[in-house]
Amino acid sequence: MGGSQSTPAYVPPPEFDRPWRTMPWGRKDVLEQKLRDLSLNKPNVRFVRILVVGEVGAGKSSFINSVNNAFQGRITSGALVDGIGGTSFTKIYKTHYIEGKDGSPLPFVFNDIMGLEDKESGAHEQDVIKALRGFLQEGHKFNPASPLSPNDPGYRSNPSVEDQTFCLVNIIAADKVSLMQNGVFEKLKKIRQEATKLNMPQVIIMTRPDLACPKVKCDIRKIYTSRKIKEKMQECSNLLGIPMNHIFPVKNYHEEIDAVDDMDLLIFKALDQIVNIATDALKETLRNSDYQHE
Ligand SMILES: Nc1nc2c(ncn2[C@@H]2O[C@H](COP(=O)(O)OP(=O)(O)OP(=O)(O)O)[C@@H](O)[C@H]2O)c(=O)[nH]1
Ligand SMILES: [Mg+2]
Repeated sequence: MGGSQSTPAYVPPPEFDRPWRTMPWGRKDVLEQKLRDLSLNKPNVRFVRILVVGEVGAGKSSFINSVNNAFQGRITSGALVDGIGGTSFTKIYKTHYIEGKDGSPLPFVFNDIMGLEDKESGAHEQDVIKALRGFLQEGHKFNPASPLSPNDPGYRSNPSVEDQTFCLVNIIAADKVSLMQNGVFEKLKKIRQEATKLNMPQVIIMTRPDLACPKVKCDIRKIYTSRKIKEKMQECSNLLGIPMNHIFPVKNYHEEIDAVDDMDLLIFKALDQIVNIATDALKETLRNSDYQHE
């Protein structure tokens, strides 16, 4: 007796024998083309708007860049990304367009916002709620201390359909989901409740899967055989009350210097779902407004 007790080494849970969600690995072109061919077919609406929200450092800006990288086949940096961490790096409300092959923008756009933080820091949840309804002007600078009011210059009082959000994308980092502070969770919940009132579809993009599971770090194709990733997705689902079929793990571009087909495939798969439900919501809104004008 008397030997020193060492901490047992971390043993990752065993993988599933088969992927629990199928992915057409090696065939990203089909999904890419489908997304490139999307047309809204609405004369007065050029774009369907997608809003990304989440905790500071969750990977919101990286996700927007990753989507753009996947379409451009190279590394882009339209949404600046933090290399240090701490308080929110993104401070301005900005629309990100994705250029199609002929140089014109694709019919879906992303809005990046300042990250949410505990207590009085980070984006004010009332400002995010205003963004859902299109009340934030392009270039609005977030002020954590006081939300925008209708008399402020950054307030848009008459938003068009294009200014409104049609899909709320919650970005959650797989390696940080268990550490989310209560204040951030409460803000996310309020934003989600408001989106639900507006009949707005909601999904979760779970970023940084490589930091939650070493097997996925080595091989991204293990994403749907990794038990750890499924556990983390379930955690996200329980936290926000969003069903598993609206949760997509995505590895963002962060250290790569070239495009990677398997990363792009996960991005396109998530985006296909986002764009489908966003365009459905847009059409529903247009139908209701036609009905009201009849
Ligand atoms: N390993 C890894 N790192 C990632 C991934 N996604 C984002 N990151 C890193 O996470 C950090 C935060 O990413 P950002 O995109 O700046 O996060 P954000 O949500 O926009 O943050 P704020 O604007 O500060 O609220 C950066 O250092 C990224 O490189 C990922 O999938 N894997
Ligand atoms: Mg950012």
